[in-house]
Amino acid sequence: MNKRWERTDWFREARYGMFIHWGLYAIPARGEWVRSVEKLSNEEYEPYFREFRGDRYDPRVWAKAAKAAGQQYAVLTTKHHDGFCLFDSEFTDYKATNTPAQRDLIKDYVEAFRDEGLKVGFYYSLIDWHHDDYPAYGDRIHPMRDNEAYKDRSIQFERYVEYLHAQVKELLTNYGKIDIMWFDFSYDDMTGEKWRGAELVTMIRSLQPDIIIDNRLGGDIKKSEPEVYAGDFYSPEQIVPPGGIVDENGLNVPWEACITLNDNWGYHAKDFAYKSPKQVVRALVECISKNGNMLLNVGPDARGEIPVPSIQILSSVGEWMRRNGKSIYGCGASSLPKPEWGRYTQNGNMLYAHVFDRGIGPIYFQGLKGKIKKARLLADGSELKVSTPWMAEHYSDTESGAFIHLTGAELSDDMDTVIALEIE
Ligand code: H79
Repeated sequence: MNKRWERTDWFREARYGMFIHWGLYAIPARGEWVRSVEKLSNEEYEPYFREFRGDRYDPRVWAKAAKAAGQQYAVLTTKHHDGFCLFDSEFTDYKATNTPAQRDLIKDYVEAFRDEGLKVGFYYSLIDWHHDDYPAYGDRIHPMRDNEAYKDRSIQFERYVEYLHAQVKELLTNYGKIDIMWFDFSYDDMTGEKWRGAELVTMIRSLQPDIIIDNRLGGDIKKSEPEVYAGDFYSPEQIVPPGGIVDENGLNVPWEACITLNDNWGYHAKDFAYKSPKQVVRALVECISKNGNMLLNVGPDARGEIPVPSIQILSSVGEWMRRNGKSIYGCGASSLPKPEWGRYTQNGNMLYAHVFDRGIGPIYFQGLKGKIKKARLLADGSELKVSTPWMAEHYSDTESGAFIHLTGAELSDDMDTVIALEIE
């Protein structure tokens, strides 16, 4: 077993986490990219810094919401692309302690989530639109990308990299054990050694030997000898990779799809394009059925509250998880082909049939004839009979399969009805 596989053991077991995007951008409430999209200068963005209070910030409430949703870990933005730090960094004044919030928001977050028994992760943006030594003019995503005044400004990028290393060191020194370091993101030639990636990761692992790191520092996690900075897990964004992720030797690569609840990561006051609890449950099942995790995002508002629609979705999904979590935690892909009515997840000899589309008749299990030792409705533990329908012998491709009939009541949960099958 390689190191990456060992380190991600808890992570692959946990399967479902909460992503939290919170920062100054919650005030304009037009998404976390607002500075870049609207090309706001430091001066134009400054009022949000002077105003940021987060008077309803109580990470214990967030942690309880995550816990109730069935999530096992969380990742919070310690600094997003706008450069604002939620932690009390020695190396900048652009931090929460200098806003009306006057507190180290990260410290409270770590404590609150730990107390709920959840694993704790830090998101840290490699991109920084506030730092003077980050390339601005001509950089395709910087707010000042075509501002003439920035054209001849000389920068010393090396100083930015020093800052990045120093802050990561702070984050992994001052807050106890941290489980995930989530960098975002490399692009164009801003990748790998441009961040002094190998040195950075070596430092991280010396401070936090068990920490797991995403793959966004650069490199290629799918190579058999990946770069030092290539990370422990792959991080697809807003997509569930159709065929999962395997490396060049055909071995599974741990991965985690990060997914928004609406169409923004940071709080957006007018974005009501929320996914339904059913869509979220099915997306989660889709991830597990392909050996991945799901990191589901919430974007707390300027005052620090997770928006009501998000809380409602989390809580419905949580209700489903409470009854059906066994088909998620510790589960992965089944070697059986994808069934017509839904998805399989599997944990050892327990096969979980996620019935998304029951059709009108019995559920058909290709290849499982005589192999089902027990079938139970996962939600309530009730017995389900394996039985061969009348005239089944006349139908094509039914010789090797088993049938389970579900009654109307057994299908009352239309998010995803799970049948737990003990198989040989
Ligand atoms: O933190 C979240 C995003 O802000 C960040 N990664 C996740 C976890 C991210 N940064 N960049 N991207 C994702 C992809 C780039 C999206 C963009 Fe756009 C397309 C940037 C500019 C065009 C979306 C649309 C954001 C602004 C306009």
